[in-house]
Amino acid sequence: TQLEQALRNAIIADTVDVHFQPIVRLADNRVVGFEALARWNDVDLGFVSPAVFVPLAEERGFIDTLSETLLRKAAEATLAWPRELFLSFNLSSAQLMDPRTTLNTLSILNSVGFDPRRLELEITETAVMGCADTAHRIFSELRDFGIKISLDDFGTGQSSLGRLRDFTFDKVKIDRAFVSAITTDRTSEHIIKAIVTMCEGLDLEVVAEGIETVAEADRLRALGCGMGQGYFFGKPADAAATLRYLSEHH
Ligand code: G
Ligand code: G
Ligand code: MN
Ligand code: NA
Repeated sequence: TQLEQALRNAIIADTVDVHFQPIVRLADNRVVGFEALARWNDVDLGFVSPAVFVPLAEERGFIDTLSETLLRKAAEATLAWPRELFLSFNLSSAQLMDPRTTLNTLSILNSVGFDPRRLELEITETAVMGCADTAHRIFSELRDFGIKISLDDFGTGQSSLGRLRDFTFDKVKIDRAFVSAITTDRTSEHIIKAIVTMCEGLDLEVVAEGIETVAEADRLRALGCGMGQGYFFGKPADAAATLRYLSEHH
């Protein structure tokens, strides 16, 4: 298709970019890391969402190439950051079924000079379901090198609690569907409260996604949620804007 060809060309021309969104510690709103998010603004097609082109690359079998380019760019950008922050990077389901993922990831980090202990890989529940055996092995290989695994979009996939029992995660990211309802809907507040308590017991870190208002941030902090992410703290921004952001935020 035209879209597929344009994406292939963009990868070759190295015009798929990576942006960064801050993740803060809610206790003091200090930035502790950034999530890398792919951005593609094509000359002909305009802005294409990663929600469109990531699945396309998966389907057509070149998600590994795309993802390696993005991880390299993201890791290189962190070299200019003024202090040691973690980098959170989204892994697609196809990469969880590919036994080469561990070695590919580590060799990129090594060539850039990025400490694997600063990397977190975000995985959705749906992706883990796809191929449990390979995913299990890849998880433990990655964790042996100090890479952390986050369960992304928590609460919206299927059988969330079973995933937590069967796999070893380091962090849970509460889906923004719960977060955006927290100040208006008691049910969402109770669900978040329960997730936070459960994660304490399981020794998992918690990030609330999609925080857009000070009221949401305050409520999540009061509920004991450790970390937050969302437009309230900062929108995804390119590498240069991220450096400016870091110079303005302690
Ligand atoms: O940034 P935005 O909300 O438009 O992202 C849409 C979706 O694309 C999100 O689910 C996000 O996790 C996913 N996404 C963004 N960048 C990447 C990436 O580099 N790799 C993978 N696998 N998914 C990504
Ligand atoms: O699936 P994942 O959680 O990786 O997707 C992250 C996506 O959420 C990114 O594409 C990012 O642009 C988007 N996002 C981040 N913060 C906010 C927010 O505060 N509000 C909304 N509506 N979207 C957000
Ligand atoms: Mn994510
Ligand atoms: Na998410």
